[in-house]
Amino acid sequence: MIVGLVGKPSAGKSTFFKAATLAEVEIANYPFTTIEKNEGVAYVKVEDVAREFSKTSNPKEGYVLGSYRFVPVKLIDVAGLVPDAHKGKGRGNQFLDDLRQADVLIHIVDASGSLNAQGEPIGDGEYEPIKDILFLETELDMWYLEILKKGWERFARKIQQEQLELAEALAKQLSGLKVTEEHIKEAQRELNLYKNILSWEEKDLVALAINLRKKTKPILIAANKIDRKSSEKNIQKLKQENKEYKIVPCSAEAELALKEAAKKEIIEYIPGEEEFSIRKEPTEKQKEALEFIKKEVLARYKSTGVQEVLNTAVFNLLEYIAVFPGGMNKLEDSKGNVLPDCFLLPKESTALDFAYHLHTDFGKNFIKAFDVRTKRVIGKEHKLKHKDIIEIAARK
Ligand SMILES: Nc1nc2c(ncn2[C@@H]2O[C@H](COP(=O)(O)OP(=O)(O)OP(=O)(O)O)[C@@H](O)[C@H]2O)c(=O)[nH]1
Ligand SMILES: [Mg+2]
Repeated sequence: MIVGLVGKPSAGKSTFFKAATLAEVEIANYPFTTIEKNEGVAYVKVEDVAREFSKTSNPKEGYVLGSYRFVPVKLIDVAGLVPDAHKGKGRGNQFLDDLRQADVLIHIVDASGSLNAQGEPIGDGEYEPIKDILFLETELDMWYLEILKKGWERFARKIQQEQLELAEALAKQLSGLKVTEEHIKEAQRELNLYKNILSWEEKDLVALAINLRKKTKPILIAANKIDRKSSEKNIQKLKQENKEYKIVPCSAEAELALKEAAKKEIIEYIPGEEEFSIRKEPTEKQKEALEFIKKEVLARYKSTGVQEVLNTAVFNLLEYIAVFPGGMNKLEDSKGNVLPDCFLLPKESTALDFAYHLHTDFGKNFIKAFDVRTKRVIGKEHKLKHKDIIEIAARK
């Protein structure tokens, strides 16, 4: 699972990245602080299902905190995107190629409205965040369009001459963007795009680019900087004006402060929670910062929102599910680790998909599977649910 961060300069992408991964990255209040991409590991949060069996899991990857299990996902932070990036403004849109393999994008928006479209500081609330949502979507679509148009005429002639199947050939061409044959067939149905490929016009390519971008790079809006007063009104407005997107308020800066305080053992904090507790006496300055976060962020929004942004992107927008391999007789592996693995799978994944995910041999030699909770036998085609614990029985 790969999650990409996008947004205009200074919206807080690198701050969000650092809060989620605790990697050392550059953060500053001038545009284009980030030039080279940052890659790191962030986590989505699920209940620790081992607790149902009065145990605590021992993840091979990720970690357990309290009654939660944090499951790794890859996070990528890139340079800021500005209007007309596809025409070369700002740092252009070439760097978006770093996000080709992303499954979902989080658009970090400055909800406080204190940056212009180029990411330069202006007065609080002077900019309408809705404008960012619109321009950013256009830039992503243009990115797809440019990739699609590159060598199009030659491609179209080849399809025609060699009588190739369009969906198959195009999917091969766009597989770097995670476009599949099924996506293209669906797009053709939705756009009624079945005419001879040599007669496709610009508008057909535009429609196809937009359609495929939406399918393969869905966007979640992270309305960042909720610690600033002007954000509240803007977020209400955003939600009213925009029914198409899921919008999750957050404060990357508050989350970063809490994570760092927890790392220094000043506080005890479980990401995504409404509260933290003091472990050792903070300095006056730390105390002030913590109180500010408590009052202005946690009390108002019930969390800093960063964890919720990640969880919403993976579990609500993409509708992925977390599935645990486990035995009917015991949850431990041969080394005694409780539920060491957890896999994130696309929605509608079946028991057979899961078997293949574990090992090709399990898939090939699949006999049946068991739902470890209910102790029931399940078949190949059985669709798995979020948090299922499954044992696969396969021929040796
Ligand atoms: N108040 C507030 N400030 C924030 C928040 N998140 C980021 N900032 C500030 O916004 C400024 C820009 O943050 P960055 O994380 O560097 O922004 P970016 O989107 O990575 O910017 P570029 O790399 O230039 O594209 C810094 O001064 C951050 O401290 C937040 O949640 N609240
Ligand atoms: Mg940055």
